[in-house]
Amino acid sequence: TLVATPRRGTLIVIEGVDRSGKSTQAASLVARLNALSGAVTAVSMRFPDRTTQTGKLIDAYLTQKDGTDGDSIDDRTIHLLFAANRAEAMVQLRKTLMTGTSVVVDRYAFSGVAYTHAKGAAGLDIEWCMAVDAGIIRPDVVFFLDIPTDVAASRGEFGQERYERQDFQEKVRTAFLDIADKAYWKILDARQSKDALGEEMLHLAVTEILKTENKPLQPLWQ
Ligand code: NYM
Ligand code: MG
Repeated sequence: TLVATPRRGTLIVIEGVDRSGKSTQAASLVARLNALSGAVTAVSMRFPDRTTQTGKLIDAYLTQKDGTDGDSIDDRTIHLLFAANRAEAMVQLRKTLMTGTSVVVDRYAFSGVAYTHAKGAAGLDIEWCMAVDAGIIRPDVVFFLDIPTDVAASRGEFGQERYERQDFQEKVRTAFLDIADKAYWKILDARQSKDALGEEMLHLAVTEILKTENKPLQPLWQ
């Protein structure tokens, strides 16, 4: 007898500058997807995952808020650590997707490229930044929560961590838009209300989940 192979889950990535609403929307999207009648299950994931060995090094680096860039961990090394923090999660991510569960990810390799490249230092060109993440699982869709950086900077808690300066965030936003791949990026207006944005994302996510059937997983940037 034939046993139906469950179709795989959909990999949904949420990207944006700091305080664009990613974490709130990621949690809301997972809840909304699981609340749908029908067979959708979704779980969340986030990068950096600060709980692992690489994540602890990354957390220490990020929470140095005095951090005049360049101290403690060198720029290429921290970039490689962020990439390692994703690479070590791929076995679990693939397994989850292949059992039919969709995964909503708060930041991915696009943050890796945008934040490192925004430093503007020699040796941090886009190609080098992308190369170290090439081959990880390509998202089916990326939701870019676009927001003017002055609006983001005025939101609560901004400024607590390294990188949270408006001039730097402006460079990050530009780098994101430079690497945005029209084939699978959706650029969304993150100034709208939480609920309106959540509804828009749910609608787009469901459309994407329905399209995922029988599509094999693809490697990113290869
Ligand atoms: N960040 C995040 C990077 O610089 N490179 C990466 O690869 C990733 C995934 O970490 N300011 C930066 C962006 C954020 C910071 O993320 C921590 P979050 O989602 O704000 O906790
Ligand atoms: Mg942040």
